Amino acid sequence: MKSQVEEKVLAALDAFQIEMPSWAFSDTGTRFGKFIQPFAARSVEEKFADAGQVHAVTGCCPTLALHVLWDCPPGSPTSNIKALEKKYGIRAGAINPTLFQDQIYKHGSLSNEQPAARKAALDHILDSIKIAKELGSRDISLWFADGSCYPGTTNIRHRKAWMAEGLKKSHDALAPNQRLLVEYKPFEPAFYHTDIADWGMSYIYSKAAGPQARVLVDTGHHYLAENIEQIVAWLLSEDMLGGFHFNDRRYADDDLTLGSIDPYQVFRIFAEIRLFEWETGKKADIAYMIDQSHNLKNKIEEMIQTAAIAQEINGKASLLRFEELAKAQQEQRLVDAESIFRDAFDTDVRPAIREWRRAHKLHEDPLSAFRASGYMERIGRERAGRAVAGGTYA
Ligand SMILES: [Mn+2]
Repeated sequence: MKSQVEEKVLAALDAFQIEMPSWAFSDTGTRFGKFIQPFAARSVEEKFADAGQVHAVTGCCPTLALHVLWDCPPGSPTSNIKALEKKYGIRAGAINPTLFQDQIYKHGSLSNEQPAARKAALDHILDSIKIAKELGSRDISLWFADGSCYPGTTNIRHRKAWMAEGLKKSHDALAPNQRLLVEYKPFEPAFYHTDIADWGMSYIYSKAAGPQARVLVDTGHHYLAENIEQIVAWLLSEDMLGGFHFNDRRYADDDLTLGSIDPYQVFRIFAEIRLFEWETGKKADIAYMIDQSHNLKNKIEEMIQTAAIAQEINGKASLLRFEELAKAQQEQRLVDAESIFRDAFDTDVRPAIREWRRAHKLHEDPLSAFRASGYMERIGRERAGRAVAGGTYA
């Protein structure tokens, strides 16, 4: 006989998948340098191989987000990616155009003053949409480094118009089932203004681009005191929440492991989603994605850890006693409402998650299963002795 907790958590986990970023498996760094892990993935095949290991032990990460220039540059046939999908049991997920590393983007991409840069950016997005169509990927995820570093050096309204124009043209190229996800970030690498600084700007651009554009919330892309779950609630109520890039942070866009600093923050986000679903009776159409940079931890292990944390916090949110909560809110019993909210967060769902894993023929402890698989030893042999140059910053 399953307990109510088990039933709810099992159902929540059955309905939950989270996407890995290909760039989390390759060497990444900080502004000050890159720390090389000798066995980090150096090719798109190695990224698929490592991602396949994560999905094999977690059972909840069947897709891999790709960054176009790093993983499937225009000109390289998408049949390569399709072969890797088949070989490693991982599907290509969101397609991320790479709009920030080429020299032409020094002063921005779609918002650049120079028409040649804007054209290069748009052409790259259109190529990326074509790649996504060939791979059957639904989402094109757009993050722009566009902005400026000094007051008075650019015309903010002109840049807004150029960005809107580029996004509209991008949207026009989508297939009917595709979506344009527009990410925002208040600073970095631009430190005076960014052209999509917050969710409101992303919302306005998305609305102007067309009906298939949605806002992408990267949890690290906010000022410290910002109420992210309120943004989530607003976007849900406007049917404008396209997806998440999950990570945690203490100071800025630190790209730390989800929930490592503030798991209650992650819970509050999931709680808003589950509350919305309970009230409306429909599943929120959200792409759950991870966007982290693992330059100190073992990359594959950290991805396994992240997937487990995401399952755990989503499982906790599924335990909210919605009727009781709504009643307490209506009757303005603040302490009761908050206690009901906290009860879900405070419940240990790990036994239920182990039960879910057993039911799906997975090892109860994915990290132990990975460590026992011998995979690290195998890639240690296979990938040893390669040149250490290369890798990507993300
Ligand atoms: Mn992101």
